[in-house]
Amino acid sequence: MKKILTIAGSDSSGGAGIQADLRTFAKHDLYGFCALTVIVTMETDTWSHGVFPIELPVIDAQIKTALEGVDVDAIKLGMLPTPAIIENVDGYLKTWAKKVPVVVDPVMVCKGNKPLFPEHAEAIRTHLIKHATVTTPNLFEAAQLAGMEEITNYEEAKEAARRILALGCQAVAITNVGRVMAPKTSGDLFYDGHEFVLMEGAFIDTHHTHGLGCTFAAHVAANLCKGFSPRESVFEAKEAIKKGIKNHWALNQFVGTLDFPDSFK
Ligand code: PXL
Repeated sequence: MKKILTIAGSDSSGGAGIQADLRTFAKHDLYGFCALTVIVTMETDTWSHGVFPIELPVIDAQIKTALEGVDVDAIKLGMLPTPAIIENVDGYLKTWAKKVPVVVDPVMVCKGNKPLFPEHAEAIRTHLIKHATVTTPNLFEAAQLAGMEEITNYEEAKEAARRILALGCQAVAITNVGRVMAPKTSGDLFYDGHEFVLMEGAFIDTHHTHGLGCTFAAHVAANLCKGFSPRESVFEAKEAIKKGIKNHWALNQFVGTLDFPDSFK
């Protein structure tokens, strides 16, 4: 059985973070490991997020358990809440990214909230993107990585993809590019230095999308782990997300999430 490590946070509301990652890995019949970096909680009256980083030695011990204690076939990064944690992970990826595929989901925001860690964009840019087989920024994260104020149209999204590739990753998939296109689509932009591919889907007007970014990146990582190319991996991820979002559902009055039934595979 192939093994995959996620280095990411716990989402107490269940839709994102390691919860999404491990659930997705299981659907791909992969054995999932997790190094927990941070615990995210929600205020019950406003749903604003509390962010509680795990101490660095504890994170380091978890990563060692998986990488040195067992061995893995792929690595996925989610929320890494401090530059010190990012630099620690960089140290491991210097050797591991040469051996196995790595997906960097450059998490800087939780949906519906202000940027969680804008001051860490630079650390992600310099320490992590260069290791990525595929990186999966949303529009906000892509602009941060590309050093652009904002992405407001398709041409700017392509420019951001070019700049992100120049940071040293093999491929980039910018999610939700369709939001700045007319008419709105669910388009994601894939670029591997050869051609730009806009992967479109029907636009489903819902805010029940909690965990979408993490789940998309987890599918990409699972596919790479199974030996698919970056382009194939991103395409399958998009198809899986389309199915999940079609059956979105509300957790409460603040947040709703994707469907995770077997058909989601
Ligand atoms: O969707 C971004 C995200 C990533 N990781 C964790 C989260 C969230 C958003 O809530 O809680 C742990």
